[in-house]
Amino acid sequence: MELQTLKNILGPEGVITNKDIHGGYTTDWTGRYIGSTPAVLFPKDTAQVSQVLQWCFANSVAVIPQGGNTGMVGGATPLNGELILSLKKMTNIEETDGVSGQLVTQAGVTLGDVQQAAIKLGWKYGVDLSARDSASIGGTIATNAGGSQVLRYGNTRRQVLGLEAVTGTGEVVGDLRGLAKDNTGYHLPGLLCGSEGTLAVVTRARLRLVNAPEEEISILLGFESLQEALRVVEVVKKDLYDVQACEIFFRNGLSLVCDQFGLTPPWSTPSNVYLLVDAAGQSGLVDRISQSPLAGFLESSKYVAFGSDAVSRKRIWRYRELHTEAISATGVPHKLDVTIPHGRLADFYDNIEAVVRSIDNDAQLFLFGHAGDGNIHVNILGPEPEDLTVDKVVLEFVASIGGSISAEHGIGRAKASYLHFNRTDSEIELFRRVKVAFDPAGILNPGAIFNK
Ligand code: 2HG
Ligand code: ZN
Repeated sequence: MELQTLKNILGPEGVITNKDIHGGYTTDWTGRYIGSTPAVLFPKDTAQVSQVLQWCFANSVAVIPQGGNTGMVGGATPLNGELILSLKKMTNIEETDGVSGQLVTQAGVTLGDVQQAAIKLGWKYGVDLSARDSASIGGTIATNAGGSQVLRYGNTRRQVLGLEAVTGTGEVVGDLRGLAKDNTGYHLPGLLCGSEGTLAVVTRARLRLVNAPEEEISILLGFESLQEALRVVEVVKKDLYDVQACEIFFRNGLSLVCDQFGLTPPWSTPSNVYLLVDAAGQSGLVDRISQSPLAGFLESSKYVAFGSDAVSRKRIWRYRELHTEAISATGVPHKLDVTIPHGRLADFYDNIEAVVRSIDNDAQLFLFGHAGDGNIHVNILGPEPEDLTVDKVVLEFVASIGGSISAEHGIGRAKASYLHFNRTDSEIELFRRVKVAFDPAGILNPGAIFNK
């Protein structure tokens, strides 16, 4: 491929080729999707992104937009030798406003850096997930990332007040004014959040911040049965106003985490089910928790651990956050990120094992996730990575009980064949027409969301 024009646009340091390209760009985080590319491009600003995409449009050259490459559905993997457009060098936080609680950032800034900038301003950014130090803010916008605090602050779409993006013809669209009220036609941020780089490349965003908590407490609870745990989830959601996360994991996942990372389990007798409840708010948090209906459970249970400072909270959170790494250190997992409708979680848990066993009797099944949102991460080890039979039956089952086949990770390439489990033919056709409007030559992330 003739790359000279791109080198002229980006400068020699803005294009890397062949021997400098490593798997961090061409393989997805799970290790399941391995691609290749002639070059990784590093624009420094929106104008360069626009020039690159004008060239790609004129020459019908496909590009895969990429942030931190921490996605889990092959959404940023060049499976057909596409160019990679990395936003990694667009790392300026351009404006911070401590009065209105907003900031404007380039897309390549990590989520962790946005969180820190918000804290410095006396505010907080309401999205958190374990890949915070590598995931880029642009990637979290492109995938409408969820994470652990959705039940309190909503997903990424709710934090984006304005954005700027470059379409598949190189046109720059959007605005960064961040007006609280603006009903002037279609809502571009809403549409582009979650579009997975198939409509436009997000270059900058204005984000809303939320009030910084004065106190934060993490509480780990252990249960014998799922039913008991789900009762606590209901109480927490309804009556604990300070709740910011309500996470679930199980005995086999915790045991793998402790083995892989040499952690001491929270208590000597393992529980079957664990809930991690995180609360944050103004001072007096302990009093408010002890007056909430959760207090009864905390007093009666032998299996409770509290963390009220950064170190002890982190210790508790590691049990949950290290699940992904512990599983990946054991094998290449089949990852199915699903939402179960309200009231059907018990039903789901009762049947999921049999669904998986119907395909592979020896498979290892790990379940964990965001219980407060009904979002469960189904991780399966055993079936060959390229054999998708187990993926299909699990997603079919989820769709059959009214759930979503992608709660927060997106469709990417991993779930493109199953989009119709949740979307009608006419919806998919409409999606395709929207794509053509933004990307008439089909050069932006081809193969993601839609089967070609
Ligand atoms: C999490 O909640 C992430 O930890 C990753 O969404 C989930 O590894 C997974 O399946
Ligand atoms: Zn998650």
